[in-house]
Amino acid sequence: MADKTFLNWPFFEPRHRAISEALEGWADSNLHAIDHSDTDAACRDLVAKLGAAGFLQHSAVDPATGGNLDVRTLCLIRETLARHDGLADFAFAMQGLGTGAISLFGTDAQKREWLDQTRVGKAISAFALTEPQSGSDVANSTMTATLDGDDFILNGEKTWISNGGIADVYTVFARTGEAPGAKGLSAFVVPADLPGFEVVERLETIAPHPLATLRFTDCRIPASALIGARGDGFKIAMSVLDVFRSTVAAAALGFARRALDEALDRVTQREVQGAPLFDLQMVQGHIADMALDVDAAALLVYRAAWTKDSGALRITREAAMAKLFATDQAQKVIDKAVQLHGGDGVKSGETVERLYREIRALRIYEGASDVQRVVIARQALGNR
Ligand code: COS
Repeated sequence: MADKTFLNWPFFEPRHRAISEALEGWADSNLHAIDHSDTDAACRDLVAKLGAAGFLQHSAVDPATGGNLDVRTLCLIRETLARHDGLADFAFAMQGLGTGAISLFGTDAQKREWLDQTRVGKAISAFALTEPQSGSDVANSTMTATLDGDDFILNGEKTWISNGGIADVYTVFARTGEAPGAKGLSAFVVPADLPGFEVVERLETIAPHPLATLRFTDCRIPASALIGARGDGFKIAMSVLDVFRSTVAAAALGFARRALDEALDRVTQREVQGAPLFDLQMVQGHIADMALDVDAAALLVYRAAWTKDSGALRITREAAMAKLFATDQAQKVIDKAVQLHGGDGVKSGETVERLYREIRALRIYEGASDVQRVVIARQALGNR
């Protein structure tokens, strides 16, 4: 059973402990029954179940009452789901990322049209930012949205889009041309049944989840699909990523906690020369390093979430530090857990083998580790 003492840290309120406990019970009773053989079907099933159980309410703001996203809740939910099942974490996370721009910058009408559905699992959402020629370099995105009367016409490609192929609604970033670079992009809410929209390729990865390349050919959308102001697309994308990078860090923390737990089981149950592996001081050293990395990552994750929930306009530095440290250290923690499992650690179907595959992408998506270093360095310079 993973350590829960962190719930008593001062970042959390009683409502956070209540959600964490409720989700833990729900995950114990529901996640073992998810059939992972068909990833699309599993994701749809997970979104429906998380919606029915009420947990997706936390993935977006409530159109009826407004308010803010509670980033500590997002983080606790992702951490808990990731500890149980990476695909369940993915299904929850994408409902939030896919609608994050609407939650933070959408009109009341956009919120009512989409969030009422995504918050109960009746619609699936996706965040379409990356392009074939611009992953890290968002300012050089080339997809266009050209004004034509009261409509915009979308043309271009997006790739590595999570939930691509199963989403009902996409947040799409495209060049509207107010200025070159970062100041010439805008954000749009785009339904998947739009004429001219197609999924051109499904992408397979080492930890399967729905991923696709999308093409937009003369897709006509009304001007009411614009999220926020024209030309603000880059800032909108970065503001959404500030929140959701913190939650990627939380997912990595969940994977690392599970790996530490699995390693503790292994070294206390497995004997070498008549005594548990844990009796070897070298093994204790590995366990100590893993526990230290988990707590240090947790502090950075909860610091970022708490800072945003406390009213900070931007958590660029905090989110980048949390994501960089939590994902990189989780990779190390999981690698140690694999090592402590010996041959079983690389056997297909073992929990640590699955974690080893699942953690890798978190160091790349939503801003690769080196992008986070760039962000942290600029923030350090700017704060002098
Ligand atoms: N929140 C709000 N505004 C932000 C912001 C943030 N987190 N980050 C930058 N901005 C603003 C800046 O303040 C600047 O506006 P002003 O000129 O008015 O001050 C504008 O946006 C441009 O910022 P900057 O000059 O830093 O842009 P760059 O092109 O240099 O940004 C990085 C470079 C690498 C930081 C950025 O492109 C990035 O984060 N890339 C990774 C993208 C990513 O995560 N991709 C994965 C897609 S989702 S899987």
